[in-house]
Amino acid sequence: MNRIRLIPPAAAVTLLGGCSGGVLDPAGPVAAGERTLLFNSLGVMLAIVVPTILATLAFAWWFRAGNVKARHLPDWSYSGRLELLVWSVPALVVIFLGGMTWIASHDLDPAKPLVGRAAPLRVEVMSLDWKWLFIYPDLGVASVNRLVVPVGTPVSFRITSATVMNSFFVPQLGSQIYAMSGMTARLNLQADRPGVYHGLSAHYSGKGFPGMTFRAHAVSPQQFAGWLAQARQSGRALDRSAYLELLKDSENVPPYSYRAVAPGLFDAVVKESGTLSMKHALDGREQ
Ligand SMILES: [Cu+2]
Repeated sequence: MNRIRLIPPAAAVTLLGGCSGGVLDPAGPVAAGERTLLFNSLGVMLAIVVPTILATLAFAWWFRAGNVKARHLPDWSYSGRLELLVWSVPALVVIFLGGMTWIASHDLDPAKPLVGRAAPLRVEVMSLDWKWLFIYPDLGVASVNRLVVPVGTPVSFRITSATVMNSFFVPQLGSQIYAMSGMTARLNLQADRPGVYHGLSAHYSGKGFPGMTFRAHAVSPQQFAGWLAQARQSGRALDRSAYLELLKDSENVPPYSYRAVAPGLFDAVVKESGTLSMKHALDGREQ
């Protein structure tokens, strides 16, 4: 647990505040973009909803039985101008909303690499029963139920599941994306301010699901280097046998790290549709 001490106590206060935040308290460009789209869409929709409600009340009041000044038109049936108004305004709103969403969807495409000051950090994410495994392929370490990333650095995730379908989601960083067996999903996120963000599976995956949460620590590059150095010295290596150990069901797993990772583990798991064949791995018939 000493790795936790990387985060200074002063920062911890802000960090804990961050825990309560969700999608409305973005900590990175993707989440911020998503909140902007959410608010803009809300604004555009309110621009038609509010006047409609007000007009309804005004009409009901003006055409009340007691108002002799209101013109009574029992035979009225058609008005071209009115038709134009009631069809064109909603049509324009739908076109506008659609356009806004179209542009934002392409801007915030999960697979689109983020342009940052630093080169992207690659992280391989694997959902297991019932924990999250984060592999840092370029750094040679891995971590369970704790994601540590440097602030201001784009993070390029490859996501899969070694078991049933899950959904990788750190609300304050942005887009949730499915983790599926035999498939690789891509996601690019970045944290702009240091903090500890709540991460979860946004998709029910069995009895250990409630405990399948993790903390995403966004730390300074120095703290990241410190964490990395510590991770490289502690824990065991994530080789085949350690992986088979990890593959077993477990619930509410406290975070820990692996000092080394077998190269290509993520791809092997994807290729073997989620789970490395127990039998093959155990009797050594695997290549
Ligand atoms: Cu679903």
